[in-house]
Amino acid sequence: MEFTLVQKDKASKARAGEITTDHGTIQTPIFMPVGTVASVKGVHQRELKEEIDPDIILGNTYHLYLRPGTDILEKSGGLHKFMGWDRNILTDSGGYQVYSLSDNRKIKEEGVKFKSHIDGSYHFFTPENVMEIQRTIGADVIMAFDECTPYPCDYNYAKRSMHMTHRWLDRCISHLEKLPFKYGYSQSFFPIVQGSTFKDLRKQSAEYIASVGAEGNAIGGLSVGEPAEEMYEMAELVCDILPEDKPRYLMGVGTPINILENIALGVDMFDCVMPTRNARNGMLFTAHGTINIKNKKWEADFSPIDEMGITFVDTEYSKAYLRHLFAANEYLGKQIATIHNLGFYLWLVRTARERILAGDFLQWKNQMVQQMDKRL
Ligand code: PRF
Repeated sequence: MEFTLVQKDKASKARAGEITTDHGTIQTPIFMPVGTVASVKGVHQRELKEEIDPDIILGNTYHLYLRPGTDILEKSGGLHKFMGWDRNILTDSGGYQVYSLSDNRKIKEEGVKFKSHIDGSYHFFTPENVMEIQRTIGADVIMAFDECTPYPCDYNYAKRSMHMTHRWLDRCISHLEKLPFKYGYSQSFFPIVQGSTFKDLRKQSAEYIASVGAEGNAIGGLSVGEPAEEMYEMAELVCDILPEDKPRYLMGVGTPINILENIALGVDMFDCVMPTRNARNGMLFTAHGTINIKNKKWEADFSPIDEMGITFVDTEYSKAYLRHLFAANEYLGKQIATIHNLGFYLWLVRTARERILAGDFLQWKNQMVQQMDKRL
């Protein structure tokens, strides 16, 4: 992987960059649509590519390991071939999914025992087998196995957990050295900063993560219920420590406003289920605020879904039609809303990049944040 810092914003800490891997170039800042089980829910790969056009999408180790399983993925020649996606893929390690299982898992130094949400069977993840699984899935970027702490989190728990995440990182790295790439292209490994919302722990974790000299670095443990101001404070502290010449990925973030604020603090990569999941519940993101399309208010509003939207659905269909599809519980409603939301998220990060390059990012960001903070 190559990362080129193309431009640094003068008025903020925002950056425009370019990541190049064996599956192409990723212009940063980037938002990665989430394709948990080898599918970005509700969108064909062709629509994804032609209408939304992300340079990279995300998959999940936990889900892909349970279904279809590593045997099938290996036989198919890796996730890219399996799902018909020839651009970049990043896989999360399962550290977060296992955290989300709260009552159905046990975390120990050796690893995590968890109960499958599909059939109740028991499984064990360790830093070592998670690296093996991610080699077999074959994403371009693979993540360290970490523990994502809840919020709020007791200081001593957060401290012990952070140190364990660091020890797990050492185990990931030494095991990866023994595992060759499987499919003829390379994989980059990103470690993850933890430390909950404690400044001293975040600083210590960022320093440790920076010291391993990985090709990119991630920030975990945020957007788990803490106030946005606390998330920004932690992200800024960590970005100031992580190396400037490597991409920085803030995991699981967030709203359009969260994304712009974190770009201003020096984050380059984002992923979140919000645009896809909320779309399926009828929530649309736009440059002028959010819309609940199920609302009676839109019943006879024949204006386009989003006049400024970049995808065909934005101008081909009306709000009234989309509202009707939701009222009738038609699949198509969820599909249209998903294409709209992902198109908006990708427009947002691409425009942020253009503004960084043009030199007026901060002004634009402040205006957008104000504008988007509304319910229409
Ligand atoms: N760790 C991992 N994946 C994640 C997170 C984390 O802390 C988060 C936190 N918001 C999202 N996804 N491995």
